[in-house]
Amino acid sequence: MAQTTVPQEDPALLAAFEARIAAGESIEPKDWMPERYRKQLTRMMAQHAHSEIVGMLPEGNWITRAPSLRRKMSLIAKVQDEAGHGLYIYCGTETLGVDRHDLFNQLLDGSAKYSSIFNYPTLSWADMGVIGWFVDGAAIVNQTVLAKASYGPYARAMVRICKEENFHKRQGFEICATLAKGTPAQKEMLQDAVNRFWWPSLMMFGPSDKDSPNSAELLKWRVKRKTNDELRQRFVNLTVPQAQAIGVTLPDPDLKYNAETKNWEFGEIDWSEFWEVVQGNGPCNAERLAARNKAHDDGQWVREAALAHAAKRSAKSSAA
Ligand code: BYC
Repeated sequence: MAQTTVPQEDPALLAAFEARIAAGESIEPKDWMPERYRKQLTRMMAQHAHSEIVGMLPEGNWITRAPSLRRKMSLIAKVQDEAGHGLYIYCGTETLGVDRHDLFNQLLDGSAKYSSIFNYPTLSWADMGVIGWFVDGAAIVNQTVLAKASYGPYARAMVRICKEENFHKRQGFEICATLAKGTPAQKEMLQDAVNRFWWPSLMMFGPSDKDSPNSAELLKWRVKRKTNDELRQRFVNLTVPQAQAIGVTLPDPDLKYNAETKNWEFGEIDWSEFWEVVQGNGPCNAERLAARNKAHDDGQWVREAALAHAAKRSAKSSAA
């Protein structure tokens, strides 16, 4: 895609760009933008797209073992939606002038980041409920705000994606609510899934504000509209009453309501665990990467067939 060749360091251009952002205007692909803005968006959107694609793996693992046809159908639909979100956001990155194949390669060779949450194993059916409830719930909190991001293609992608994430969250919460009313073994399975996914879900929002190197720039340019800690707190405030409603215990002895701030205060996150997972040393990082590479290799013949078919069609139409 054509990119502007105007030098980015031109202070007048930068001032005009920042004035547009301050006025709440949307920045579109052909508009001038500072190279740092383009880089930051490419980084964040690519990580987001990768997260959607890798995010299919922990749940895909349970499709064949869903406990009923209804559950199987909704899980297949959810996983398929995630593939769609990934492709949609990769398209968004291409409006910034990158080639999605370069991004795929970075995911496959392990040099790209994707959300830490997908490096945890899914050990029981209850994990499918808890992922929908917590992980999609966290994604909605994060992405509802990103739907007001200054970059038009990303913001618009978020509007559509959030609508689908809402279905995902509801189906997850419904699984949890059903298990919570079930046999003692089902309740125990649910509580175990909640115990394992609660803290990693809080980590999805990224490092605390004081340790977040990208936040200042992203907030200045209104890509992010809220900080990591603000969104994390919002997620906790929304989720605690939901846990109370279905009678599960969140695994945090320090969780308490502060009537003055109207926030549910929570305990210290284990940041060493977070950074270990982000750096590739989580429980399933190697497994996820291997599964993604295998899927890519197994799909080689499909890509070749599609290209051969396209070449044949274009030869036919130019001969006509
Ligand atoms: N996991 O300066 P910071 C989904 C990295 S998918 C891994 O605060 P930023 C869903 C960060 O990239 C969920 N890495 O970064 C899919 C940065 O590294 P680099 C994904 C993380 O960008 C299927 C470094 O740590 N959602 O919703 O200001 C099923 C410093 O962090 C994580 C998105 O991607 C993490 N959790 O803020 C269900 C949404 N956190 O690049 C659901 C879009 C941080 O400097 N992204 N890092 O080497 C965002 O909103 C922001 O990028 C983040 C991080 C809040 C994630």
